[in-house]
Order: sequence, then C-alpha cells, then structure tokens
Amino acid sequence: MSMNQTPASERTHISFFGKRNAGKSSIINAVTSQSLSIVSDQKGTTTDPVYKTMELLPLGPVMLIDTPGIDDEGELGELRVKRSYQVLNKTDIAVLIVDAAAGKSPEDEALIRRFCQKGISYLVVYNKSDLLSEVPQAKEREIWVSAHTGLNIHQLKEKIASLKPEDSHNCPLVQDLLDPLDLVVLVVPIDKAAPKGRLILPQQQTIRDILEAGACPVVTRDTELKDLFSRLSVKPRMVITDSQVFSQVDKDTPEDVPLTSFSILMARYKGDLESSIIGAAALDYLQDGDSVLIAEGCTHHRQCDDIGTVKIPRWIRNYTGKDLNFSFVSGTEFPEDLSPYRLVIHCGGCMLNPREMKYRIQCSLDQNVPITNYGIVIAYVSGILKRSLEPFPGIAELLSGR
Ligand SMILES: Nc1nc2c(ncn2[C@@H]2O[C@H](COP(=O)(O)OP(=O)(O)O)[C@@H](O)[C@H]2O)c(=O)[nH]1
Ligand SMILES: [Mg+2]
Repeated sequence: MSMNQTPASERTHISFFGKRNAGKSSIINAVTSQSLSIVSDQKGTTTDPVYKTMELLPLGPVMLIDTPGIDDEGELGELRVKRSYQVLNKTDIAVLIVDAAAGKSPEDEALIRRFCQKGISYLVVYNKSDLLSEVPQAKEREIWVSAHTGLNIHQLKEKIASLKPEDSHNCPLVQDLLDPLDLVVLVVPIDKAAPKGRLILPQQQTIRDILEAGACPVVTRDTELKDLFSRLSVKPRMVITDSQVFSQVDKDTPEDVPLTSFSILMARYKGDLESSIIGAAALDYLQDGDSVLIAEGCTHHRQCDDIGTVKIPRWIRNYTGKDLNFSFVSGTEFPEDLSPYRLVIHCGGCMLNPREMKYRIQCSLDQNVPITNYGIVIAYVSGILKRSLEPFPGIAELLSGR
C-alpha cells in the first residue's frame, strides 16, 4: 500500500456478485474503463476475488471486488462459492449481475435475501441487454445495461455512487475530544519490529485526525518522553501511546495528564470499544484447559505477528496463571464456529474495513464467546485499562467495581 493512497480499510467496499458468465468481470472492466479482470466465455474464469481501487464520486474512494460465480460446482467450485459469500462480510454495497436473457435464478434470489438480512444496500444489474430485442423499463433497484455496447454504463456508475452504505461508522478517531491548539503527545516506539521508513496506519490516521481538529501533535519515542515533559511549558491535553510500551508510558506520564492508546482509539472508532472492554474482563474467568483464539486481520504485518503469537499468549499466561491452549488465525480466515473457544482476541483490525470487523464481533457475540483486542488486553493485564479509558466519558464505568 502506498502512503499516498486512501487505505483499503477506509474505502467503501462495492462487490459484484452473480452467476458464472453473467458478465461480472466485463461490467467491472466497463465501470473502471480498463481490463483488470479476465473476461472469458469459459465458466469459472474468476477463481479468487479480485480487488480494484478507484474514485467514484460522490462516494469518494472505493474498493471494487470481483467475485467468482455463486453457482460454481465441484469441490473447488464450492470453495469459490464460499469465498464469494465471505466477501459479503466486508461489502458495503452489493451489485448483483444477472444475464438479461436468462433472468434471475434461485441463487440470485437467495443472494438478494442475504443482502437484506445483512442490511447491505444493493442493486440488480441486467447485463447483455444488447441481446434483447427490447430493453424493459427498469424497476426500483434495477438497471439494464450492456458491458459490450456500453449501454447505461455511465448511469450504472451514478446509480452505484448514489447508494449509501447502510451503516458507515461515524465516531471520529480523537478530534471530538480535542480543542484547537491543544497539544497532544503521541508515543511511537521505534524498535526492530517497527516498519522501515514509515509509521503504521493507526499512527498516521491519528496524526491526521489531530491536525483536522486544529490541535497540535507532538510525536516522540518512549525513550524521550520523560525529557519531553520536562521541556513542555503547557500541559498536554492527552498522551496517546503504542500499547507495547504502555507500562513505561504510564509511569512517565504525570497523573493529571489523560493517557490512552492508539488501539483504544481505533476500537472506539470502529465501534467496538465497549464489547472489547467487556471481553477483556473474561480473562479473569479463564480456567485450565480453556482455548483462546487469537485472530489477526493481516498476514504480512510482522509487528502484529510477534504480538499475537508470542507476547499476548505470554502476558495472558502470566496474568491468569492458567494452562491455556492458544489457536491462531490470520488474514481473511475467521472460523464460523467459535464454540471451541472461551475468548477471542483480535488485532486492532487496521487492515479490515469496519463492516468486516463488526461482522467478526457479531459472530462472537451471537455465539456467546467474548471478544476483545490486543490493545485492550495489554492495558488490562498491565492494570492500566481504567486510566486509559478516562478520556472517554461514560466508558470507564464499564469497569467499575473491578
Ligand atoms: N452479448 C454480450 N455478451 C457479454 C456482455 N458482457 C459480457 N459478455 C460475455 O459473457 C461472457 C462472460 O463474461 P464475464 O465478464 O467473464 O462473466 P463473469 O463470469 O460473470 O465474470 C464473455 O464471453 C463476455 O464476452 C454483454 O453486455 N453482452
Ligand atoms: Mg469473472
């Protein structure tokens, strides 16, 4: 990912579904005016979801997702169908492509029911209209197009762009807690786990959000924090730290300065701060032999990896003193059946879009398995969760009595 691009997790995800050969790939190519997906009259040409970013006004930056057919057959085919259905979990807007001559199939109808159940805005696109002698009048949520002749492709773009995702998150990262010219100290350790030459996404986003509030970010490493405080002539509005150096930063930050972490801000931003606080409290009830699932949103993030597979299990074993079994999943895998687990600990999900993160949380809560995240766990086992929730009115009370 380039630093100059809107991160994938911030883009509206628009997915194209439909039977094999309905023309999903051709439509995406027509919409983006380029040949990105392979088009062919061979069924099952698109075998894995294909991702493409573009600007689609007035929606802004979007992620287009081309999926394999929903009617694929055989062992491999079923796997592809499953992948297509998994794409639903991150879809903000669904576009269902139907062969105009064939009409909607039972699979198409089933998909539309899924869109409705999941509260996903959708549009039905009848493609290959060039093969019809007469193009029917479009009903609501419908449009008749031809990827080949370009008929109504422009209108299709406009129609997609006018569909609003049903629930986009609207809690800001931090700017609602700041006044103009407030000084905000950000603590970013630069150790060997830090990526080379750049800051990680939650840090970039927080800096951007502070600037938007007209406040002033001061970024320092943990090793300079104490000296920084002795040089500042005004009291910072708050300190935001990387979770990994939480304990030290807690000691080095004067008691009257509010302290929180990037992970806690991200959890609030994605709407799962409350469930993850309640989830962390489940650590106190773990018993010998219990299984804990550690889930990571990406596969390539070395820093997360260390935390997830090594540090978190160690901290939890130390905190609970129990003999626990840890299982790990990463990337797009997330088990549908969570019943073997007593607790799910997820990464901050900076690479997942809010809808997918919400889906994973809902999946756990539906199965009565508490779910929390790395940053909250670290704060909890180091005994500073309460302090780090003070900047958020009404939230610290969730821990009262603890
Ligand atoms: N006549 C006609 N054929 C089309 C149109 N769009 C796609 N096709 C053809 O339908 C076949 C399947 O297209 P493709 O985009 O690969 O379908 P997908 O499997 O849904 O991705 C190809 O042979 C395309 O050339 C269209 O608008 N009109
Ligand atoms: Mg295709």
